[in-house]
Amino acid sequence: MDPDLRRRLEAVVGPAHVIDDPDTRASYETDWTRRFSGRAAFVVRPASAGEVAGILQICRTAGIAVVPQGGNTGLVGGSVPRAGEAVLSLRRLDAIEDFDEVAGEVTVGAGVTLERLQQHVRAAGWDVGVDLASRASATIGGMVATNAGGVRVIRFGPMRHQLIGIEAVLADGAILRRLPGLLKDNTGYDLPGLLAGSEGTLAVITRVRLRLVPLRPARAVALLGLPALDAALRVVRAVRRAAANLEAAEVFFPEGLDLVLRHARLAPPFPRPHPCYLLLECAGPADPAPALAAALEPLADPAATLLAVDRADRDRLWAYRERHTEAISAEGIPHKLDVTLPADRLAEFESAVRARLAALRPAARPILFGHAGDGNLHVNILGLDPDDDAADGAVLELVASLGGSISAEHGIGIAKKPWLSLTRSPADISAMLAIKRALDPGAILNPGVIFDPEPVAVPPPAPDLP
Ligand code: 2HG
Ligand code: ZN
Repeated sequence: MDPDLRRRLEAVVGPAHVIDDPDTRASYETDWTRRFSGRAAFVVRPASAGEVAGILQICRTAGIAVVPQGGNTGLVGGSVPRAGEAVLSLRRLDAIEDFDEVAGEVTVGAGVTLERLQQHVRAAGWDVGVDLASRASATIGGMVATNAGGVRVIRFGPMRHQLIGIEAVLADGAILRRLPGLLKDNTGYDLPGLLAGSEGTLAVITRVRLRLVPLRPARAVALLGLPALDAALRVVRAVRRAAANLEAAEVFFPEGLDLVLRHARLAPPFPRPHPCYLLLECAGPADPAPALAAALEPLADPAATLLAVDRADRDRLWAYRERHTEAISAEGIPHKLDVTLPADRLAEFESAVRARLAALRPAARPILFGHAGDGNLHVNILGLDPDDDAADGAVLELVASLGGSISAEHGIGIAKKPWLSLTRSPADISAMLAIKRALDPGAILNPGVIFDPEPVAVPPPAPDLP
């Protein structure tokens, strides 16, 4: 590493936080899927928005692109380097501040993990509207940057819907600060909303203000074995109407359950296998179990229905669904396609995608699971060469032909970039590129993610750099 560059970075973050030895760098260079990795020029670990600004000014002058990274739990290759970029790890921005226990709002550093925030706010009777299986590592900044969804979108929406204020550093080092933010604030463009889901390409998110939801400690979980996905969707529709407090409606199939049973060493939920499994969770201030059981009574076979109320029993049922990602990874390196379909095309998609993959790549092993309540299926495919993306293309084209989206919640990253135009129009893409060029003309923020903008010449930086 160039000694002058090192000296300037160290002046901003301190010597311990500029990392270029290969062993320490390694964990920042490969993402959770193990499918995407690249060499970083160095890793730098700021502890404040001011430090992020200093680093961006130095990198911009030196012509070094920057990949912002939180918990590195992304699944589309958007948070690891590709071609010698610097990794900007935000994990040291880990303060939880200004918790308003009356309004249910909190300001959170980008590096705070979801699990830590949940523990913090739950102690005061509040909860975070978004929840997901990687909660122990996923950071709030990364979750906002990717507009993470998770298992409660049907009730509370994705991360963007929780956001009421933001602090972020633009490519030129300017700090955009809309904190604390107000629940109602109609003064021009919604910049927090724009940065949510921008995947680190427009600014580096350093702090956010989130609205919280009331903690609902009374919960009931049902796991149903069903004959097919369309039967599961009928149950979801009926329960949604009957039990307004439905928080999750998750689906999986025997091929995924078998992997989970094997890798997590769990006992099967039912004495015999079923073609489709549906997990439902209702939550409320009062025990939701009686209403859930009553709603299921006319729809479900009692021999293929489990109901859990106690925490340990509920966790046991959730494990069959939540442990899919790790079980698939233990089996191999999957291609991951996180897609969403209109509700009335989801069942058709499920059978068509299996048929299309079997015809195109007979060795492919599709494992489908996801969020049945919002039309979002995770198509994981094992048995493919990491660079063979013909199957990815075929699945995504099918999604587009049925009116769906090629990314429901994981983002585009680099994994889906070739297919962006399948579900975004030329006008959409040129509007997005215009925003990218306006905010990051030198294309130093996460270049190559979402699309490949041509960098344009940027004016020389201000002389008073660190
Ligand atoms: C989930 O719903 C996550 O569990 C991960 O979005 C999905 O591993 C996947 O494909
Ligand atoms: Zn998901």
